[in-house]
Amino acid sequence: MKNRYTLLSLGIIFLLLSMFILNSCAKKEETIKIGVAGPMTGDQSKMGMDVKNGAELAIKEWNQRGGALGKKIELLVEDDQHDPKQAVAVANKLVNAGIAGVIGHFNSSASIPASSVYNKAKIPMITPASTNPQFTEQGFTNVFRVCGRDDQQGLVAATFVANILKLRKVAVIHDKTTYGQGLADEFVKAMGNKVEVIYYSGIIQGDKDFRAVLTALKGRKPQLLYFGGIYTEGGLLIKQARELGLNIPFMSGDGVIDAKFVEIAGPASEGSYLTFSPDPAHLPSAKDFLTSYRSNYGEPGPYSIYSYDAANVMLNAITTAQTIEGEKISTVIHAMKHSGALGEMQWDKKGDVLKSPYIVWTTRNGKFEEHWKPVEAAQ
Ligand code: ABU
Repeated sequence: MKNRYTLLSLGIIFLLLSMFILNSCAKKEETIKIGVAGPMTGDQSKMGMDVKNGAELAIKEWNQRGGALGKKIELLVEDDQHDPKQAVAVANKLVNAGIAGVIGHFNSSASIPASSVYNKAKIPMITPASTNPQFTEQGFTNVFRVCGRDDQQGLVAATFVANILKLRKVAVIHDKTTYGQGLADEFVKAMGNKVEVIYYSGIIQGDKDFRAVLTALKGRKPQLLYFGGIYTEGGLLIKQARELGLNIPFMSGDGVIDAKFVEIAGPASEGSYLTFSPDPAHLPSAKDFLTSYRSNYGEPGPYSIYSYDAANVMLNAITTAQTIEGEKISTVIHAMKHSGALGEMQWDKKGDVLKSPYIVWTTRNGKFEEHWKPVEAAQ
């Protein structure tokens, strides 16, 4: 009799323990995990944090409305240090953590290698900022971007130099990265034989002294200096160019259009030409985002709004698909028409947005302002 009671008690304890373990496991799955990855520390952390903040704000708003599929949404933030190997490590970590999708990475040199990891795991990936064409040219059905491509912004820069500034001899410097060199090459390609590239050279990311390369190019008497790279090196380049008496226009792309560029270059940043999308301050659809972002984080960076829209695209797709199954989410994104802070967005088979209007900005009194719009962007 006593043995029977002991057995019964043991059985009840086992049952309760099993229920406790099952309940804990179920609790672990109670959130939908979304990854965000970019350079969260180091010299490009300003842009990494902009991207983190944009995704975080979108998720906060979704959670305030009750989450998605009846679950709260959890943001997993990873730092890839804009390093291709670290990007792959971070992608594996996010996949193993069970993310439903990833917002990122920021750098093309991180997004492209990381995309193979997410592709193998069939996890949808939306980069807010990686503009190198190769990202969406790999034949992957799980990769998307909400920004444009460097063949598009390179063409706008080349048109501006050749047809608006009417210059005929330029110098081109790039930072040897997938993005920086890729953009510089798209700019050169788009100029064709209308403009002569009389100096072309790569610098090393992280270097601080570019006087040797600037002295060499000054001797060739170019009419403009084009730079493919990020604000860190871009700011130093133009500052040192002016110190050396190289007083020609400076032009670059979306990797430079950040308050950090002005901070690094100081007055030397004045009159720079930078390609990027039009000012979201003119978009009625961006009004709520701008108010909310400013009250949570301060002034948005160029890619904060892109990251916010990317996170909303992902969560809308999860809600439409009614699942966190990656392939189904990607299928929904390919077919969806998203109304976001940046306006209407749709994607082609490759995962590129159907519309990505680039314009030329300039720096005036330490601020960026719209300067020139090609006809198609002005419509
Ligand atoms: N598009 C600007 C910087 C990010 C990238 O590497 O593409």
